[in-house]
This record gives sequence, C-alpha cells and structure tokens, in this order.
Amino acid sequence: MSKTRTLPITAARVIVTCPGRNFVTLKIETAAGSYGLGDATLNGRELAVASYLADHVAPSLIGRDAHQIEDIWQFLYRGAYWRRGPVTMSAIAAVDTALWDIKAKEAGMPLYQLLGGACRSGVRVYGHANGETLEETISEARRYRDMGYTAIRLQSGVPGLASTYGVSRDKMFYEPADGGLPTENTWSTSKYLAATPRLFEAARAALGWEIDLLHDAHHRLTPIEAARLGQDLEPYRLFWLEDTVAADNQASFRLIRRHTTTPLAVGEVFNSIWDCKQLIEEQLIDYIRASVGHAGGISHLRRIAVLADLYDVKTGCHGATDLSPVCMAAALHFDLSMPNFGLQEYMCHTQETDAVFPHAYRFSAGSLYPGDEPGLGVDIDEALAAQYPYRRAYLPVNRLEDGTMTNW
Ligand code: KDG
Ligand code: MG
Repeated sequence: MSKTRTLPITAARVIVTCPGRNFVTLKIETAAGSYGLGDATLNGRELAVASYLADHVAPSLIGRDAHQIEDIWQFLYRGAYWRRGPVTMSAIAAVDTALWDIKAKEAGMPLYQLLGGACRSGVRVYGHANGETLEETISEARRYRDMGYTAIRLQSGVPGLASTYGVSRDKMFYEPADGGLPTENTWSTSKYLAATPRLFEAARAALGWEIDLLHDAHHRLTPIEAARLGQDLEPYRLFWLEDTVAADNQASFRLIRRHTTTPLAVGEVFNSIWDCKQLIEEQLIDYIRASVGHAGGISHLRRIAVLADLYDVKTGCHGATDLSPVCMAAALHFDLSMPNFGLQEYMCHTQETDAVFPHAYRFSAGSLYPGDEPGLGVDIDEALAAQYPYRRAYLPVNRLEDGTMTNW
C-alpha cells in the first residue's frame, strides 16, 4: 500500500485590503511551499472575520495536514462549540476554499476537475442593469445585452423614493457599502409594489422574450406582499424573483409559493444548510443563492447543492462586488462541476481590485470560464494589496416613511 504524503500547514495569514472596497483574504501556506487562498469578506463586518481567523483559527491550523479538508472543516465547525453564524461560517469558508486551492495545485489541475469535472462548457451569468428611471434601466439592459449577457437583473428607482436598492451611479457595479457610518434610506413598500410590474411590462415590450430577466426585492416584503408581487410579475416570465422576504422563517415561503408560479430565489445571507433545509425539502424555492464565501466554503456548499438536487432546486450563487475574485473563482469551479447549476451572479470588480487579485477567469458571450490553471486560478499581489489600507464602510440601513426601522 502506498503511504499518503502529508502536507503540513506552516502559516495562515489574513490579508485585509481596500482596492476600492474592503476584502479579507486568508492565505494558507504549506511545508511544500504551496499556498492557497480563501475569501473571508463579510461586507460591513470585515474585521470581525479577520480577527476570528487570525486570533482563533490560524493558531490551531499550524501543523495540520492541508490534505485533510473535511476533517479540518469538522474540526473548525464542531470544535468551536459555537456553531454557524456569518462570522464563523465565512471564516470556515476561507479555510476550506484555501485548502481546496492547495489540493488542486498539488494535483496540478484546475479545481473543477477535482470536484468531478465539468458538467457544461461554461458558467452562464447574469449582469445588473439599473437606473434612476424605468427608461434608464431599460437602456442599461440593452447595453448589457449588447455586451453578450443572456440574463439580466433589473433594478430601478421607485418614483417618490430618494434612493432604491440596486441603483448605482457606477453602471458596472453596485457598491452599497458607502459610508463610514450607516447611511439611512427611506422605504415604501406600496410605492415599490406599484412601480415594479410597470418596469417589467416596459422591459418585455422593449427587450422582447428571448432574454432572461431577474429582480431582487432585497428582503423587504411580507409573505402576502411577496405573493402579490409574484402574481403581478407572472405575465413577464421572470427567471427568478429574489429575496422577497427575510427568510428567517422558512415556513413563510409556503404562503408565497401557494399564490404564485414566479420562480423564487433566496439565500445570499444564508450561512449553512440549516438555513435552507426546509425551503429545499418542501420545494418552496427554485434557486438557492448561498455562496462559497458565506456558507462554509466549497465543502459545505456542495452539501447544500446535493440536497437541493434531490428536490429540483438549482444553484444561483451570490456574486456581488463584496465577494472577492477569490470567491468568484471558487464559485465558477463549483458551478461548472455541479449537475444542478442554475445561474451565477456576476458583478464586475474595479480595475484596482482585479490588479490586486490577478485571475484566470474570463467573460465571453454571457458566460464565465474559470480557466485551466492549477487550483482556483486566482492570486493576490500582496505588495499592491498593502497599498490599500482598510477603510471602515457600512451597508445602509432602511426606515419606513414614518421612521420605523425595516430591512435594508
Ligand atoms: O453585501 C450585500 C450585497 O452583497 C447585496 O446587497 C447584493 O443583494 C445583493 C445581490 O443580489 O447581489
Ligand atoms: Mg440579492
């Protein structure tokens, strides 16, 4: 019998950088001189994960065998005693992703090959068209279509509201973490529910039916409001309607599901299989949006996707700008290898971010391709990263027009 070679971990370092926005990256090094990267960015709470990793996780990794990915995952999850939660699971995700990166580099193959090989030629993605007005949003959607996107998310300003989720000045990326203290926005569900069906009616008239359209309600509705929106959008055949309600109560999706055939997506804030077990097993959703970066890494996200596959639920990984290129690369290897991949979110990063994280993945004709470099195919330029120190940034908060706090 051949003896398995162990690969002791010699260092685990946390790199915090802000090339336009904050990113937290874990770099794990081995005795063989190889290293792997994991994204540990938790938008608006970055330093909590950085501390969790540097102060609590990193010391306990030194000397462990980098090849024992599952055992290390269980060690960090069960061994902490305190389970789940976004900080813990983002930290575990970073370790897990870095270890998969190392294993694939050691094997000399792109990660998707280790995960079972490609199930498709590329990873179809959706882009983000947004505008202050309905007209501006539709003209942005045309621009995305011209760039080759075959699926586009539409978010538009709501008449009577000063600002709306998803609408940004910069048209290639939406960057909500905008203040050294939380910006306070004002929200009206009734204004939003009146405006949104009009947006999609106009979009279908202008763009036709070939293109897939998506929308994100960003957790702002009650179940019955979500049911109403789903019904009102049915004539426009959305690819998915995302995050209608805050999904703390998974059973609340029963009510939405009972009333609408608009496909439902949820899960970008989920951090474990327990957040979506009921949603999946009762077939209350169509797409699960949990990400490699926030839901325990490749190992745990695979568990979620395997469960989802049993119930005809497809994946739709979160891919906003606050998920670093390390996370994006990991998502692409995962997407390529899973039989029940649905659609991948893709919001471009700034040139500064791309320079700090040189990567092999490429966009072409509506899809992303992870490339064939060993591992994830993404690196970090540490010298450049050091030129962009951390800047405190918060996500906005939301109040109803009468001042009541509500979901952002
Ligand atoms: O950090 C929060 C953002 O990632 C989130 O607001 C983006 O909802 C989002 C999406 O669908 O990309
Ligand atoms: Mg979303």
